[in-house]
Amino acid sequence: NDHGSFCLWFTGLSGSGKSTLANALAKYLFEANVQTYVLDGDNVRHGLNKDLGFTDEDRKENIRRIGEVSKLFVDGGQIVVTAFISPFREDRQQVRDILNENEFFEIYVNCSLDECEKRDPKGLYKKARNNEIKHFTGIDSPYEAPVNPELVVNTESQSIQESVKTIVQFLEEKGLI
Ligand code: GGZ
Repeated sequence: NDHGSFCLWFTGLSGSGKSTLANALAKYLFEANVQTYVLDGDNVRHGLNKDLGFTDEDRKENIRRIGEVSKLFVDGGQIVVTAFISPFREDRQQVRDILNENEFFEIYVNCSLDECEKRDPKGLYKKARNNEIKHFTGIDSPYEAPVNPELVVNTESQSIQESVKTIVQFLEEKGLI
């Protein structure tokens, strides 16, 4: 366990594979004796942030709190992997600013809206198209793709395992693990 602490910040559309990828990466690293902690909607939006919805303001507050929690983890010596849409550049920059330069790595989980909508694992895109859900990212709420992310993985053309490999290689090259 001879490595530093940092935050891998995944950003991408709903259905792009952020949570799946974060959990697959955590499993891979665990088997290599590298401890990580995954923050995603399942453990944050149902607890700490259950008072928040999906308006611009609520998403902003969602990301602010997750950024602060990530900082606590990093200060506690952990590797934290976050999997939130985090659609606004400004909000991701705010998280970058509260962590040190070598502690925040933005990873763009790139998958086209078309493909995400085809996958539609929870039927949410369909509901958004039918106006049953408002403010859905990519439909009637914006997604601002990263301009200068530390890494891009393409989950449309690559399997989850290939994306895990890409990230592990990046971490090794940076001397992070
Ligand atoms: C986007 C929504 C919405 C709306 C519910 N817009 O694919 P999922 O289901 O499992 O992941 C999505 C999750 C997004 O929460 P985040 O905390 O990552 O969003 S943000 O960073 O923008 O605050 C989706 C579900 O919640 N979901 N309603 N309107 N995604």
